Amino acid sequence: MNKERMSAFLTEGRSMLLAYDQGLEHGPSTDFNDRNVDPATIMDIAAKGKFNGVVFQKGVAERFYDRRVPLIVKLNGKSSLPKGEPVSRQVCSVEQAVSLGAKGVGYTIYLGSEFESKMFREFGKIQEEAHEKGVPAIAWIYPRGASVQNDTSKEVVAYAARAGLELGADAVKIKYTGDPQTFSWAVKSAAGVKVFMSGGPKAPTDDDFLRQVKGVMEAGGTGVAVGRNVWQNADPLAMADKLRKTVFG
Ligand code: FBP
Repeated sequence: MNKERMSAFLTEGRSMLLAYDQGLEHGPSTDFNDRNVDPATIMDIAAKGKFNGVVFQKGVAERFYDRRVPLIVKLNGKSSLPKGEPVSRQVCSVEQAVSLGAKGVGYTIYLGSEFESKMFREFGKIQEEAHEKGVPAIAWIYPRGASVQNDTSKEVVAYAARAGLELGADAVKIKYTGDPQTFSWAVKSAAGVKVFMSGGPKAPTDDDFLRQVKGVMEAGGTGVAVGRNVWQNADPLAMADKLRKTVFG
């Protein structure tokens, strides 16, 4: 029987997580302004916005994590500079993450990349180590690479969700398909693994973004793990408030 390792990040089975590893993934000049370039600002938004958890890479966690909300440390990462098939390798151990106070660890898998087997293998080991330490292994599963035509189609998103189940993830973070009907197939395919929607670039309006979140919850999703749609908002705490109402309804 699968122990509910995600409980540190759940309120009545639902959750909203604040992601902030974009400084590595996209670079500061792509995503940040003078305010949100400072990780202390994000720590504050996570706490005051009553998020169920915050996601940092280890360097940011070492310097800025202040324990006001549960921590997830991302164990792999890559920059946006290399071209070609995507691969993201481990840069922090489970042990180090836990010693920084992490109550969960995260790992990105580019499903469909010619390097997917390397990431499967690394995640497999991480999952075993995480479970030995009693913390959940959360998989960001992004179908990507030359062989992936449409990364938000019903079939591809469900494949990502199912890969999370098969690989032993406690939760998956996947893209939204665009409507609750198709997203519910991904939730069914995950067969009990918690399903979080990944935010993506900031939507044109708050309502556009919240409509997606509503669809995720209607489809039986657990919640969201988002970054830019919150901390790029002119009023991040007001957005956090709207998000909370939509997730916890
Ligand atoms: P956002 O809500 O800002 O999209 O963050 C979610 C996330 O998964 C981050 O954890 C990660 O840095 C980023 O998206 C990856 O983005 P991309 O899809 O460009 O690789």
